[in-house]
Amino acid sequence: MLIRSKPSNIILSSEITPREIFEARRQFIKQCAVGAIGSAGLLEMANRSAFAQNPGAQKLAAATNSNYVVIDNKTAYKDATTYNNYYEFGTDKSEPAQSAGSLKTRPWSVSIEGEINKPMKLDLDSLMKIAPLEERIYRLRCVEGWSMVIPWIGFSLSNLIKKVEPNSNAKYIEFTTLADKSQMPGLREGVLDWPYVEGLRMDEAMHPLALLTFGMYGEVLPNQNGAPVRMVLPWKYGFKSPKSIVKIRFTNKQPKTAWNTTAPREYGFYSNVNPEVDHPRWSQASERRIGEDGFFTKKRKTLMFNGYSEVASLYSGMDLKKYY
Ligand SMILES: Nc1nc2c(c(=O)[nH]1)N[C@H]1C(S)=C(S)[C@@H](COP(=O)(O)O)O[C@H]1N2
Ligand SMILES: [Mo]
Repeated sequence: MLIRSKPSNIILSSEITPREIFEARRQFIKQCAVGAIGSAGLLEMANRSAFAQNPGAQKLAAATNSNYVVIDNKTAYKDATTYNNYYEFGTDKSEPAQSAGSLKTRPWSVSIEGEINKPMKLDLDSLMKIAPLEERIYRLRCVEGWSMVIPWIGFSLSNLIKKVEPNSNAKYIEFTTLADKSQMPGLREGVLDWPYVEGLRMDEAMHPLALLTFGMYGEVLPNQNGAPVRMVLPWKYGFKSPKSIVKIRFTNKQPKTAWNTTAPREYGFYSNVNPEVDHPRWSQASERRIGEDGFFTKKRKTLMFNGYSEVASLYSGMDLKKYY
């Protein structure tokens, strides 16, 4: 985020014709030619080409929770999985998709420690069984000025918090993510003080919107999107949603987070999406929705809390210009 992108890094996703889309199109033309499909079939084909999934990925089934579905069009799977921020695998948007294949996501366990009555180390399967998985369609707004709409799969983090029984000293929660040089080529670059650490105040972490996430688009998370487990906090800038979590620690003091430590003036602890508080180097008033980047496409207005106004009560009485 600190890095200004070189012009050569900027690839409009509209310039890319992924193989899946190309092949779906070819199939589509073939079927049109023989007149084998009606209008429902046409729609289905169009959908399939736009959201073509990774044929090798493991499916992850979950019913959609209609309380958490934004009406915006979903971002195409191809865009959501090839335009990523995951600096452990490089700082170019296309690098994580190219190099995150080296991430070993099983066996995986998450250690839960600190100010709780029941510290535990959970392997991935046990962690996933804590609560029923559900699909939620959330907006994600990056501090860099772009956004996506992604069907995530997971459950509210509050389910895990209740299970480990925080004690009265537990005021904050700290997430530590994997930092393994043998799997993550980006760690050789000193962009951040690794590991990537993020944090929340306990009431933020308990908010039902805070999603402990294992999948997206009906599949397990692709490595570049933070496999096997990450957070998604849709009312905060994207960097508050750590990927590939290995440790969750309950603390009495506000955790030292990676971006806040690196550039405190630019990235606050709270980092709620706020169109009225500019980044020191750019405005946050509007955003580019990935997939809508035609030359004449207008940018979207950024909404307070990214449109998730139900979190406002968490911050009542706080000056959000000071606590950015
Ligand atoms: N471990 C880790 N988590 C991370 C990042 C990162 O570099 N490392 N980047 C963050 C940023 S800046 C954003 S915008 C989101 C991007 O998530 P996505 O690639 O799934 O869209 O992940 C966040 N989580
Ligand atoms: Mo971001």
